[in-house]
Amino acid sequence: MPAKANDVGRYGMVVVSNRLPVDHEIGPDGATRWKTSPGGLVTALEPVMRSAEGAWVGWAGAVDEEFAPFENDGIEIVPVSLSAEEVQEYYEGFSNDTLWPLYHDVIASPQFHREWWDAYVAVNRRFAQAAADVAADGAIVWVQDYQLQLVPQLLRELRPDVVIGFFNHIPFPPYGIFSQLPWRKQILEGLLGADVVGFQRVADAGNFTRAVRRLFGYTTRGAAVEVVGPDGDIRHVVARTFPISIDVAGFEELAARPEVQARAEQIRSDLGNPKTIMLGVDRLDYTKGIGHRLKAFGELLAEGTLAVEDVTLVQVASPSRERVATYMTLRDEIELQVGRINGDYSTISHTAIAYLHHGYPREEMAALYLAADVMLVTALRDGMNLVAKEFVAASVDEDGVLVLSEFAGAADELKQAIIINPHDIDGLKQAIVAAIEMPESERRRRMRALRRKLHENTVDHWSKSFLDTLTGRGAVPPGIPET
Ligand code: GDG
Repeated sequence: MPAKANDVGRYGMVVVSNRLPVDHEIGPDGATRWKTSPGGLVTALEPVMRSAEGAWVGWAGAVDEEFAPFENDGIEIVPVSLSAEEVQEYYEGFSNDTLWPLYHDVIASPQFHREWWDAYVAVNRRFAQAAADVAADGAIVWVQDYQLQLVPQLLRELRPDVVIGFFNHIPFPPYGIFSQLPWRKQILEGLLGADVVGFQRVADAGNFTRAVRRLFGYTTRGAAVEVVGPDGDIRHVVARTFPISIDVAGFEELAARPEVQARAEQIRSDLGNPKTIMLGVDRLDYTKGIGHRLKAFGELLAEGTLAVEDVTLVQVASPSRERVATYMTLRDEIELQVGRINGDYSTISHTAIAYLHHGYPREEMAALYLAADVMLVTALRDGMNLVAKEFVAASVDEDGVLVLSEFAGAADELKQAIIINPHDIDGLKQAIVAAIEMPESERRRRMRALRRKLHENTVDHWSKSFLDTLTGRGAVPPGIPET
């Protein structure tokens, strides 16, 4: 039942994401505390959220806890609660062990369990209801990511008056892979409840519209999908690319701080002032191609093309999804590989790989980017990869080389990087050597071009162009009638 005019919520702009922009913590006194997690999404949406009386619906990260909505820094926080079983089935299960591997080219095998699907439906319903409860009449509701693909349709049923956007942060797979999903039609129906469905790459939007044509026979014209309703009425859904970015100015400001610059110098000297520092920064995830990178580096050391006295690889592998079995196995594999390479090639004074299974504060991340000469992004499949963009933003001295996988969305924009296929180990090795040996003039020319490109599309551009399309203020995509 649609809500009646007098019992709608009061928020004109509602963001719905799996996690809230604040983390729940228990203080030493046992009392609840909230800590803001300053992600790119929050930074991008903060100004719009404040001016439009925004509410953010999401999970607080705590199990079996009910929290009342509260205001944080001008944004209404609306916590959705999850039970321990739901965290296991909806989040670790269906989101991270079914959809995540399926949407990333089945690099790991997706697990299909009907009870996980049931939990996914139930939790998506709860998120949709929470959004329906707080959205004002005609509000804009922007749903984020693969954990919540059913929310657009469920919300439309509850609140046909609101304008609904959905952004998929991860790739959308080709039909041959997507069609393996037993609930493929329900997922598409869920997404088609939105007015605008956004993707990282043109290829992702194409995969989505192809799946819609194959499974529903709907006509698509350019970015417009003609969704046919039960009475034969047609509703237009826009499906197109909105490549996400980072808070470029914020990152530049961080990298320019004297204490961050001093810390970068300190890192270099702590590593023994090698000629070249190579850096990898990833969540410890099988999509990131960490093993491929280590293999290439290990072979270069084995052949004597590189020597530990000259080159150090710093690999930050931040802990991720540690209760999912595939991630536990991955950690064992990577740590075995690191141990072997270090055992074989490190000396008392020079370690081949500085491997760090930690999460770091943003300042330390910026110092690491600054300290690095060569950044290695070797993802096997990645929606965008913000790390590549952060390295470019942090390179305020216009020096540094980015080695970037063609399978990361960032490769569509950052074309002046050394673009690699991480499966081609010989090609990757050549790219690493080329990066290390690149003359300064070429490094600077490429980095200046990368920085220009990055400035053309910051996270503010991303959110503005998505919201403008959603509210009809953006350029009319091909195929959408202008009336
Ligand atoms: C998904 C998509 C898409 C990492 N370790 C630490 C830390 N990080 C930060 C990085 C970066 C972010 O986490 C990771 O973003 P990525 O884009 O690289 O990758 P995913 O986490 O897989 O993100 C991806 C993204 O969504 C956005 O749409 O680009 O394709 O998979 O910002 O710096 N930050 C801190 N400490 C760490 O140890 N502070």
